[in-house]
Amino acid sequence: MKLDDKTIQNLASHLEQAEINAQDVVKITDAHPDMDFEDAYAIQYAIRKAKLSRGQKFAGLKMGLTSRAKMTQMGVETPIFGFMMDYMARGDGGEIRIDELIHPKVEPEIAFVTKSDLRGPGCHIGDVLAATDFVVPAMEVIDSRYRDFKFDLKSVIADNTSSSRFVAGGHAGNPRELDLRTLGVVLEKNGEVVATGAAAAVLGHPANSIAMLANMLAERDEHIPAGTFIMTGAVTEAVAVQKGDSINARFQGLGSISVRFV
Ligand code: OOG
Ligand code: MG
Repeated sequence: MKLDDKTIQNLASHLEQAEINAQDVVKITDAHPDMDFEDAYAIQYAIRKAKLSRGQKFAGLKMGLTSRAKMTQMGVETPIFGFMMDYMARGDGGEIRIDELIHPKVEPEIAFVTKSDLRGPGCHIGDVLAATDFVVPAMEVIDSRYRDFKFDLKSVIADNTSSSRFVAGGHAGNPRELDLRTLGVVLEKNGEVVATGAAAAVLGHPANSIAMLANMLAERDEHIPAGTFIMTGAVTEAVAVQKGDSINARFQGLGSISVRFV
């Protein structure tokens, strides 16, 4: 750790205010160039604690930057994790208010729901498949609090990996029966195809993303509890949306999710 506790708290509140007020800020490493990854996650955990202390409920975990498309798009190289809270959830077919956000982008993801605890180190794809209750299509709305989505890895970790809204929908599938690598995903904006991919884009197999999360959490003496909803990371690059846009994400064999930005 390079930052003291007071600085961690101040940066957490700075980033959370940016989220709440939908006002962008410059990346925090500009003012704190020597902060490290431990500091970055400490800021993210301080944001989580602040939300919980206000009575908001934890809603799940996410992995980010797990696909080449996303790493290239954002200019970073390592997967990261973050969290979701209840107020971020929206229903399939529902509306998302654009004036609550800064510059939202949508990304189609495969989500897992666990039925038993998953612990690293050494967690692998077999452990994940055995511990998974079901997989379900998800759409994440990311909204970096950083100006023009310009950040480095430490800044985006502190900013809870750009989490802002998410939708689960379609129907649940059994990951032991699906071929999750070849599962095709089509993202449409206003009826036009804007991105396509196969779920193998996510670390070769989206279950690897869950295994990596369990192993990353183990370094903090944490684990993935049974019953956790986890988004594994975007299958395609993220697509910017504006007021009035209709988004539809189709997942091979698992139905689709649609939302409208109003
Ligand atoms: C960081 C979050 C990335 C994903 O699915 O790859 C992410 C960002 O791109 O703003 O959620
Ligand atoms: Mg994502």
